[in-house]
Parts: sequence; C-alpha cells; structure tokens
Amino acid sequence: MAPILVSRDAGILSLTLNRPDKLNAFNPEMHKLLRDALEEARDEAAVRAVLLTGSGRGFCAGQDLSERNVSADAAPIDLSVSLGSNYNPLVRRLRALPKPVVCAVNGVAAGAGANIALACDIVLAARSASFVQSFSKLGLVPDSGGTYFLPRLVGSARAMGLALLAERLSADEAERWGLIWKAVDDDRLVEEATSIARALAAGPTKGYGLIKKALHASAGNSLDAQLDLERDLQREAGFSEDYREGVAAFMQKRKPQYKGK
Ligand code: LHQ
Repeated sequence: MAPILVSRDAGILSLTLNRPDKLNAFNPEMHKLLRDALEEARDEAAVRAVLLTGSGRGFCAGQDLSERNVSADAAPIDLSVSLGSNYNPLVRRLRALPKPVVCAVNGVAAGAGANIALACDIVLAARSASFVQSFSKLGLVPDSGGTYFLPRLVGSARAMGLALLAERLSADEAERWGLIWKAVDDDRLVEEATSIARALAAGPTKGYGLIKKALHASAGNSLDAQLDLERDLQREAGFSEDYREGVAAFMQKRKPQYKGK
C-alpha cells in the first residue's frame, strides 16, 4: 500500500496520507513521496492547487513512534536529524509553494501532523477531527513550525496551554480560536475542501503565490517593510496576464478565465 496516494484533476494535485492503521504517522518513505509530489506541484504549471488529506479515521499522528528504538540499551537518537532532513523541509516546501494548499483534516491531527496541517494555506477540519500538540507528553518540544504557528494563530496564552497541556482541541474550537479556516460536518468535508481547491485551481495562480509571500513575510516585518514589499509584489502581480484578464472580465461583466500566468 503506497503511503501517499496522488491523483490529479482539474488543476488540483490531491495528496492523501495513507498509513491508516497508524493514523497516517510519518515514516521516511512517506516523507520522500510527499517531497516528490510537492516538487511536482511546484514545477508543473498544470498543477494550480494542492489538496492534502488523510485516509481512514485520522489525518496524521506525527512521527511514527514505533520506528524509534528507545530501549535503555539503545544509543540515544538525535532527533534533530529527522527534523533537519524531513520535517523542516516539508514545512518550508508547503509554505514556499507558490500555489495554494488546502488541507482537509479528516480526523485527529497530532504532533507534527497537527503542525503540518497548520503550515497549509486553508485548513478545513471535519467536526469530529481534533488537534493535539502531543509533544510534551513525550518530553518533547512542538516542532514542524508549531512554536511559530501557534502563537501567531491563537495568541501566546492559548499557544502555551496547547503546548504544555497537550489536550485535544476540537475542530469547532479550533475554528473559534482562529487556528483553522473552518470546521464542517464530517460528510461535507471532502465536498467543501474540493470545491475550495477547485475554485483556487481556476484562479489567478500567480497572484495567489504572491499573496502567500506577502502574508508569510508580514509576521517578521515592520509596517514600513511590509508596505515596500506590497508595492514590489503588486508590481509583479500587475504584470501578470491574469490581472489583465481580471480587469477585462470585470469591465465586460463576464466571468474571468484565468490561466494562472
Ligand atoms: C501510532 C501513532 C504514532 C505509531 C497512533 N506512531 N503509531 C519529529 C521528528 C523527530 C522526532 C520526534 O518527533 C517529531 C514529531 C512528532 O510528531 S512527535 C509526536 C508523535 N506523535 C504522537 O505523540 C501522537 C501519538 N498518538 C496519540 O497520542 C494517539 O494515537 C492519538 C491522540 C493521535 C489518537 O488517539 P486514539 O484515537 O485513541 O488512537 P490510538 O492511540 O488507539 O491509535 C490508533 C493506532 O494508531 C494505534 O495502533 P494499534 O495497533 O494499537 O491500533 C496506535 O499505536 C497507532 N498510532 N499514533 N505516532
């Protein structure tokens, strides 16, 4: 069984984490296949949006803990190796992809699994899904961007509570706290996530990539620096074919036909 299922339709590259008996916990093969698929998403012009989800009852339980030999006589494991070679590049790849990534959290998202969801651009979650920063239960620190995303999304008090207490946060609460875009009924998740991905895949891809760049830079910029960045990115957006098409379609009172260029 392939640990990542990949399919293409209408400009959307759909990626499904597929180790359901382990709640889609990550192993090295899964990392490799996901890396290949995201490189394809970056390089192929025909891919204009990515949809990430999980198979079975979980979204992703983070690192596969059964692959870690923690017996007293085993040599200590240097966890920075797998962060440096697998998790950090994955988070960077998702954030730097100049195309929108929709994440459909179909079930529990734990540890790195939760933070990989938060690295996506639009996060929808089934109402039965939940988010848990399970790291502290193992004596670890939230990784895969957790200590960056959490305080920015929900504020430092809630970030600290989530990180220290490692309690499950329901999808509804995650929406109320601003951790995710929306919680939806379980039987509507696939339809809603696909419909958002479809709309994004038919949109001005170049502009979307620039929006990601602007919003990601904003967390570390002063207002002055951000105004300059907006000016530069708008210059680039204004040179796109899709900008011309957007204005022409508006003036002609018709639906724009964006090509993603
Ligand atoms: C699993 C896992 C799992 C293996 C469920 N591994 N089998 C990165 C790089 C370097 C180092 C360290 O860390 C990291 C990042 C990380 O992600 S660290 C955090 C790793 N993840 C966790 O600590 C989460 C562990 N899992 C859980 O706490 C629970 O399974 C959750 C809360 C996700 C779900 O609970 P339940 O719904 O009650 O399901 P369950 O516990 O019964 O799990 C179902 C099966 O999945 C079970 O197997 P079994 O054969 O008994 O049915 C679990 O053993 C397996 N599973 N997570 N991470």
